[in-house]
Amino acid sequence: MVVDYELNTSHCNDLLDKADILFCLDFNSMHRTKKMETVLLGAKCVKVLLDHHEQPAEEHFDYGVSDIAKSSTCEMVYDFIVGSSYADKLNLDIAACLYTGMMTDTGSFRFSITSANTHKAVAHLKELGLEHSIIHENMYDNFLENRLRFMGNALLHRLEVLYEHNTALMAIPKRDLIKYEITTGDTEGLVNYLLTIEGIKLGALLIDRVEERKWSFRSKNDFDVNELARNHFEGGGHPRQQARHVRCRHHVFRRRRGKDVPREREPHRQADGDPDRRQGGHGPDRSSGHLLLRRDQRRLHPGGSYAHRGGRHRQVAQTFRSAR
Ligand SMILES: [Mn+2]
Repeated sequence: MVVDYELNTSHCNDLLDKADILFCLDFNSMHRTKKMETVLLGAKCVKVLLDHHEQPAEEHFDYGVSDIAKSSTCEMVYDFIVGSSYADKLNLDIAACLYTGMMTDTGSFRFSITSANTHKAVAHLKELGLEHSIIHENMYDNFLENRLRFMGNALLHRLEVLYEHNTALMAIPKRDLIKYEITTGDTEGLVNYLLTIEGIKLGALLIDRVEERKWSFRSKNDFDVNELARNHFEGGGHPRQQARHVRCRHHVFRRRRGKDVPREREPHRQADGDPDRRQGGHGPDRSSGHLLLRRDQRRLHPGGSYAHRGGRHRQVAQTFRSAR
């Protein structure tokens, strides 16, 4: 069961109050939870961390495993269950959730961090009856038409390639999110397109959301986006996967707005610089909690056309508008 803290705050506080054990997954410091930070820090229950990001705030947790060599937190949850005396409790539902997290965090098992242990875990889940192709279909062949059109527009009009710096930039203005009725999950994967350009080693995506401007970085080879993010932004990401999501407080960038949000322009076609053909790992960072929420949203709008789409999208668009 997924309960959204922002939508059901008092219910969530109630659940936290009654909890004996709290597992904190795929984040390692309470401030990452924003509005939940205070209540989590104050919670009386036993707090257990399972996470694979750098620099855990160990003082926030009673027990934990923090391992940056792990490809996904779901793999760590799998290890935890199997390592406990409850391996027999693994069922198909759990297997599907764990597989989803492992598959998405490893870029469908292509990143170098994917290990033999990852594949052994998947083999075990297959033995339990996991139907992996259905999960891939639900993940990647299940979007609304608008998302594809939004991406097309972004690639045509919001992309800027700086070949001399082996860098591709994309800045999505708020008006695009409104026009195409884009919700948070719809922009997943967009940053990966930037690294598919020959010679590009750093991809940076800036999205102008209501509550913040979110930067996502991806890099190939030896460029350390963690260092970039740590030195210049306030972020958290996956070290070995070279993926970094950075959240910036709005005021930090307001003064640079004119530069951050480029006007519509034709894409650059001229290629110069130093093309580097080496390929490396990059890819989406999706937490399984996020996925569950998205599936839930999808159920609210079962494949309808624009005219039939539910109120939530309009509500989202409304929020964007009133925040301007
Ligand atoms: Mn992760």
